[in-house]
Amino acid sequence: MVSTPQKGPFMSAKASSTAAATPVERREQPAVVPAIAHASMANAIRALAMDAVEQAKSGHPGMPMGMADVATVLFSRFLKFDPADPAWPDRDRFVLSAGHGSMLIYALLYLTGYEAMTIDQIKKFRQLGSITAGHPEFGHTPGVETTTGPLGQGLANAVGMAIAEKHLAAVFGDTVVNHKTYVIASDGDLMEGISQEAIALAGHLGLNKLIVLFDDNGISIDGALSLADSVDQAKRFEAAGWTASRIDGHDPAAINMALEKAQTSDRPTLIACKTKIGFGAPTKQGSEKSHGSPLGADEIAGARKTLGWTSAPFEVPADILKAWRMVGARCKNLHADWTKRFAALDSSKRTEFERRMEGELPMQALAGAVRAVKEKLAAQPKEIATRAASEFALESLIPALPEMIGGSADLTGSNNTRIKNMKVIAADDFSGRFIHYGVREHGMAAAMNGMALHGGIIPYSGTFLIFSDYCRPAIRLAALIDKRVIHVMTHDSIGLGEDGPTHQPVEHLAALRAIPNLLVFRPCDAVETAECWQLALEAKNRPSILALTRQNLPQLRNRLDEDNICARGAYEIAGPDGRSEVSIFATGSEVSVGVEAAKLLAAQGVAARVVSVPCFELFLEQKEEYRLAIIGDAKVRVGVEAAVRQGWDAIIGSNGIFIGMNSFGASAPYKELYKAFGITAEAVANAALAKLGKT
Ligand SMILES: Cc1ncc(C[n+]2csc(CCOP(=O)(O)OP(=O)(O)O)c2C)c(N)n1
Repeated sequence: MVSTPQKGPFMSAKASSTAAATPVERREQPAVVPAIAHASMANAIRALAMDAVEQAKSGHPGMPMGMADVATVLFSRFLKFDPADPAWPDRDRFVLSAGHGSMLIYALLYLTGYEAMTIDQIKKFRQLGSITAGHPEFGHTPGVETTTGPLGQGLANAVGMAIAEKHLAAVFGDTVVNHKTYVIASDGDLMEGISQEAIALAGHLGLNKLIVLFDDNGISIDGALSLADSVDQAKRFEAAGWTASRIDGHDPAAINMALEKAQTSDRPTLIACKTKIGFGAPTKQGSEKSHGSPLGADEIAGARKTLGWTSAPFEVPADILKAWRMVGARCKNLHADWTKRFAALDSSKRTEFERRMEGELPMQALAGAVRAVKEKLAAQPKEIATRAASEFALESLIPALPEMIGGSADLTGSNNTRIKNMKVIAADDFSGRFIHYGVREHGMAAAMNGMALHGGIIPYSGTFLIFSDYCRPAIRLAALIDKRVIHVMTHDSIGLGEDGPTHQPVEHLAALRAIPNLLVFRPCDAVETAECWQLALEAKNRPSILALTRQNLPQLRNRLDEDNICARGAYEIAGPDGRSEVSIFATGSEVSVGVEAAKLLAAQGVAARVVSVPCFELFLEQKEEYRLAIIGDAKVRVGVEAAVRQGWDAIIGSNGIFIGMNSFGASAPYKELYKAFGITAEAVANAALAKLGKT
């Protein structure tokens, strides 16, 4: 269908004539012009936002009131969505990056008829057990695409969603994958550094189906934006390869025109919408006073008067609600057409698409790939770095799992995340499987979350473990929203050597282990690396870190184990037949240190066992019986890890010995560093002997 903007109740004569002069093709979206005036529909959002925040005595009314016009035009004319099926794979994605304005999306979900979003939920805004949390959370509220509270994240998530759309369209065809990603972003989103990484990547990749509506209200918490910022955002986005325009964000015709133009852009689009925060509030409009606190009874009464809204709190007049529900039903036909097109797909393609969108793994292929790696390693053990072991595993995994999309933040050769012949994703061809993210760790991690949220993709990436600090906010969110993203983080200790203490992680393993729902793997050899990859891939609802070495490690597991021995998080990798006086627990590169220490102890007549702990989290989740058996009853427990002690007491107890780091590292060849910092087999053995009183 070809349509031009229609003259409807919300269009001014001036705007409609401009629209008619520049007709824009719009094939997908039926032009539904509600019989109710635009202003009334937008005011319904404003009223719900004011009332809910007032009732909760907490929240942010200003942004929803300011962006109500923009949101009304977007939802009623452009956004492809179906409240009856919030998971429709080909829906447009809508990301409220300025998540503090959560009442905007909650109001929209209620008004357009998402079943779960009742008026009672709106009344329970920000209360325990409601689906109307302070910030919109993925997995908490049907219809919410992502968690966006920390400013800038949503925008960067949206970049990942737009990449996912392009890749899946290249793989499955645009008859079934053809949607846009819309974002509402605020001054705060655009001031955050992550926004630069995100917009640069989007511009570079030419993500033309990404459309950002910038709430250009010139206000943040401290007051006027001019206190802290004077960036020309339109120019900034243009410099990054976007198309940008400035409009009056309270003029529905202008909003309509700008969105219309964005539909056929060959670049990502920024629409800077000049708005008044708290629109309609008599004394607080245009002021930071409406940003983040209830307006108060008098101000709300004044706003109702200004807006001409006479309904009681939480009441939306039937005709206005009906018009909004029509908006909610607008894409039913599009959805039905899509269902038909999908049903007409070749059945194997359809099954594969469903499998990938549901995040189900090809279990047989995965098991086969891991087994192939383990068979090769049993036949011909490898003394290699675990980063190289990871590449070795990827050589089998990537052909077996087409949903894996790799990448690196400009450390591809060091992270070993790109196997031979792996095609790169580029602006003119999205069928590849590898992304050069550039030196943008934070943007990378957030884009990966967006890909995982979109569905159909398991993103994995690479950087140095030290730079997990640069990804941490996004890793935390992946954990919070139960998303499977896999970070390969190499150069995981002083073992990286000469690059020195700026690059040597010391506290990072502990800091990452502190994030709930995150799996931190630190495999000790090539076999464990393959097993940890398998576990990370199988963890459907959790992100994972694979902490890998730069330096070579001996292969400690030389026989072929059918089972994934790492699955229980810790296991005895070496030990005498009988009782042990000493238990040595270690991870990654320090497991072989522990094994050597056990040999030294044996030579002194002291029986010692060695436990490899590739994943604390999985171990601590095991049944008590298993945990106690693995921890054992040896008199002396020693933990060995080239990192800080924090977290280790759960395994070695507060009276256990810890051999690790309690300072930053240094710059030198790694073997010298291990000696200098006392992380050696001799040090482990001597400490154990001393504790046994045998020195
Ligand atoms: C990373 C991050 N830092 C700080 C905050 C706290 N915060 C919430 S909104 C906001 C700024 C508000 O300004 P703006 O983004 O322009 O939103 P508006 O006032 O227009 O609603 C801040 C600092 C946050 N949510 N995320």
